Amino acid sequence: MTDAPRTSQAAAGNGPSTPRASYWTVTVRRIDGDPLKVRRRARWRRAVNVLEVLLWLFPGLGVRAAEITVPNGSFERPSTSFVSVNIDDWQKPPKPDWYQEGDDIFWEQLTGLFRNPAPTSPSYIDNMDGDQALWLFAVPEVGLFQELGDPANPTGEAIVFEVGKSYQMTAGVIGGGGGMLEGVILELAFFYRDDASNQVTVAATSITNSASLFPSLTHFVDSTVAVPTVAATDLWAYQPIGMRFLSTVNTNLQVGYWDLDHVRLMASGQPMLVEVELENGDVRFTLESDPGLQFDLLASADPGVPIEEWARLTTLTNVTGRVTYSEPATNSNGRFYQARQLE
Ligand SMILES: [Ca+2]
Repeated sequence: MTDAPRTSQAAAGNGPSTPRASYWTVTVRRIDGDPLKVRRRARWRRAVNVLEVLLWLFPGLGVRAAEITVPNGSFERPSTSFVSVNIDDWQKPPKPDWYQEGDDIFWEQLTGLFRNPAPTSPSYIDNMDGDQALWLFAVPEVGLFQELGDPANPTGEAIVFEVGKSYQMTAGVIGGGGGMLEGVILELAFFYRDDASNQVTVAATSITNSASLFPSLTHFVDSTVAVPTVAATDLWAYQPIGMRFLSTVNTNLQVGYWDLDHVRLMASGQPMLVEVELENGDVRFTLESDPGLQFDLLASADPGVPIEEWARLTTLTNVTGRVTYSEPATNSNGRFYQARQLE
């Protein structure tokens, strides 16, 4: 998270600078007038984005994180008694033309699953999640990737980079295996696909092998890659989430292998007011946040007055992640709204 307050603007419009507060707030300004005038103004104002929707984010306060299931994120499938080059739910990049197979070493063998040996074995990994993990050779372009869909419905909609959310992928990593040299690099990345179906990196973390980072060949060390809060203008907004491990080693250092396990994906949501509308004499907007949160909805004719002077309209319980509020536009003139998250 960032270390300073910042203002984020929802898709519905642009906003001015605003007073700060020590909690999450979302505010929408409503225009004044009778219903007919509102409708007329609504068309015009939509055109110039005058309806303002603002979000203040204060790091460390009010942020909620939710885990997104990564299919076969612990490399437990298929179950194997020793090793398997088949890996459910993940894909391997195709063999590059430059790679010459031979000596009984094939491209598909450069990644695979292995079962943790017995605890009495010197190779036993003491913090493996489950019974299996992944090996990935330190050869250029060797990798593994997955694009997320609904695990309960593989033919359903993809899981996408949602606007207003940030994402963190964490994996257990062991470097140094098989005589790996110092300075060998593995990349953890998020990606989306462009119109030509190319993988485009959204965020990446490079892990550089060293004895200080990986003092043990039998103990995973967590590494994380993060996507900052997704904006509506980001090219990856609402694109399917892609996750990738990729060997980016130089050819002169290509020796050894990495072990990986326990891939975890977290999404941190920020409350947002979206879909602001003036229609049929009503002002209507939707609050998006992580499910289960409650907000006091406040209103004031003057957005600059202290929070204690704002009128409390209702409590919104966001059961599903989206809750819509509406009221007649004639309730008052020039009203501002603010949603304040309840702890
Ligand atoms: Ca595992």
